[in-house]
Amino acid sequence: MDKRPVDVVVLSDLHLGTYGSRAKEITGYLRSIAPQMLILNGDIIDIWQFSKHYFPAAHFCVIKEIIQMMSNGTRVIYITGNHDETLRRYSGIDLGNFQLTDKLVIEINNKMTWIFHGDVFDNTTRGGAKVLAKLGSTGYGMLILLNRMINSGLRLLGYDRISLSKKIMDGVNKAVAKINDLETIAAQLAIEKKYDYVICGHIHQPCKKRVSTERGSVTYLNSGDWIEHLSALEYHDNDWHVYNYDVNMTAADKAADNRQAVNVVSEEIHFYINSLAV
Ligand SMILES: [Mn+2]
Repeated sequence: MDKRPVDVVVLSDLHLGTYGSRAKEITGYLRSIAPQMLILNGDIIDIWQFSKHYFPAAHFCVIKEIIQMMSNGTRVIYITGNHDETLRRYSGIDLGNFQLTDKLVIEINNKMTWIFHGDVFDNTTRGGAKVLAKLGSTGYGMLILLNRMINSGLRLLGYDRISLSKKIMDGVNKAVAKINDLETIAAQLAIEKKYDYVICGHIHQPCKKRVSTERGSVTYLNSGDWIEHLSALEYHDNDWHVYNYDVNMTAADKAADNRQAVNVVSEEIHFYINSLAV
């Protein structure tokens, strides 16, 4: 498969290490692109609800793919989020192609983009982020699991799938007058700081919109998440774009992954040892 050249890719909220994380789809996406820079904008590995007994091979595959990209020359910048805030004490790490930081400003074609996860405003935000925080990561994981069970039941009965978490989030967002204060606060601050773009994650709502106040305007973007939306932000052709992963690619990817499993049989090892001896 030819890899799509992209200048910069921003991914966030993969929540690796949790049941809801769509690791196979993430790997499928990573394999389809060849970015110069990959920005991981927080909540990548979910250390909050990390279980010592749950980190499937598919989740390791995502990490392997990222390391592969690094060795192929892609610069990887990991911005910490609240679910991986334990990494914040290591912020500033700068190892070859890999950097760890809490926030980032990049300049592309004389345009400044300000990137951070977004949890920094949690005590001042309402709506989605707050609900997620209240529900707790474990609660959210359970909700996703419950949702999957309901959906497999619905599929058997021939109905369309539903999204419980989306419903809950939408309901809450309708209830509060302001939809996602994070968007407003981030945009206002970015206007003050005279940035052209501001990018957040955290609230699991992929977005690109122009925000204007009397003091100026900015483009607010959100990379969404890889639990519900399977979305990313891509910079190409001199602008940022929201990318929505096509699940049909997963089918193709699955087909490619249907290779015969290699069974290491002891006789073969014995054979190799013998042939070495010769
Ligand atoms: Mn977060």
